[in-house]
Amino acid sequence: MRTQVAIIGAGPAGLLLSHLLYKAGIDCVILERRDRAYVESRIRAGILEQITVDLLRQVGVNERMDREGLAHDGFAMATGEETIRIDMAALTGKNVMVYGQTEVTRDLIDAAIERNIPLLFEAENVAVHDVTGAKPIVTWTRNGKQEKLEADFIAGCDGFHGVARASIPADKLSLFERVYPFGWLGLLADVPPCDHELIYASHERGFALASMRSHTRSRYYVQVPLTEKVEEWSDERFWDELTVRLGPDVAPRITRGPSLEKSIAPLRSFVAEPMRYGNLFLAGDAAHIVPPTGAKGLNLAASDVAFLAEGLIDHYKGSATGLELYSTRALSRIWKAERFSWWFTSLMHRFPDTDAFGRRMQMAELDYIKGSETARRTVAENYVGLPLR
Ligand code: FAS
Ligand code: PHB
Repeated sequence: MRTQVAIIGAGPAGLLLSHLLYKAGIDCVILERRDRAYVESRIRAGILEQITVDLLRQVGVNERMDREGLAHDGFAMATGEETIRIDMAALTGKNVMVYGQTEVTRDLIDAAIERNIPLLFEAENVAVHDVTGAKPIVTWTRNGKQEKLEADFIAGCDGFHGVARASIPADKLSLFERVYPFGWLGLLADVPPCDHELIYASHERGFALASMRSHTRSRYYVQVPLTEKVEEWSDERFWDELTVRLGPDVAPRITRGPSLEKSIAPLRSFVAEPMRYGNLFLAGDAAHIVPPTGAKGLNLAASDVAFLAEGLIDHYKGSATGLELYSTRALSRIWKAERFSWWFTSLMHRFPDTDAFGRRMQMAELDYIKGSETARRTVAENYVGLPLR
């Protein structure tokens, strides 16, 4: 087999890239380790920046998002004493779309199948070869049979634990990482949200987030120590803790119900530079991770592949510039999103080593944001997503 671009991974990065290439008439093949049901069942992100919404409209995979997605003009930051509303629409002229990553993935897979984009699930033992040569190769096994694909380029869209980044010699990469001393325990339930917008809460007992997937399905998170096990958290214990952390004003509006999903995700900031090695390009979580506080993970994956698709289209039109600049362009936006995600996480969470002075600094910053339109505009323009350039 041969193609122009071999894509490893059928998450948002790999799938969106395949549609951007399809629209440009560039052949690609997607190799996905898991089966379709597993990929479509993952519960992850919930917020789409305007850039991501625009990309999905650009590739014509937006019909259900535009019908079922919820446009949000603002969100709240609750401090226990007061609530600060960040009016994104008034402060930036932009908003965000509440539409789960699960739904985005399903829509992109449905469209890929409809468009006959080669999407191979259950591709095991994927490996890359000769990535610094003119004809890189991807091999894998499927139903016990060894398969091989020649390509001009390989896009490593296989997430943080994928094979692409691991295939780059260690001395060719610079890694930057911060691991946070806590995780997020998330719960999904078919109950109406407690508010019409998201609420990020900074409470003495820890962070909490009230989010949603629709008017009838809620997504909640509470910060937990890394030692916690999800089995130790009954639904009742979760609802009790969430109620305390969201505070007395919100508590009466919380509707409880049985969890559809409950899991603990660790938090880390991570970047691998550069995002290119020969004809292998990294995009999405394969190259970077952000703590979900800023709702940036999925959206960075989208902007990465927008830059990568632009470079690949340029290449097939005869110009190498886009691919040469890919890593620099993507990293410029990535590092600004890393900063915002790290800042928002540092502000809203309780760290084990935060002393009394550190807690006063958090409270003073929240008080400053409450009183300064300039500070609220800074929060808003980062949350809605900084421009691609
Ligand atoms: P993904 O990890 O989504 O996709 C990679 C794909 O590659 C997967 O389908 C995987 O099966 C496949 N793969 C891996 N190794 C392979 C191999 N060797 N061969 C073939 N295929 C392989 N972001 C937010 O903005 N908000 C959130 O609330 C949020 N919550 C999250 C919760 C969890 C538990 C996790 C893990 C992430 C969360 N994220 C969140 C971040 C998440 O949304 C990612 O940013 C997003 O999935 C990135 O998309 P991809 O880069 O496509 O990577
Ligand atoms: C979610 O709805 O899953 C979500 C929303 C905002 C975040 C993180 C997660 O910052």
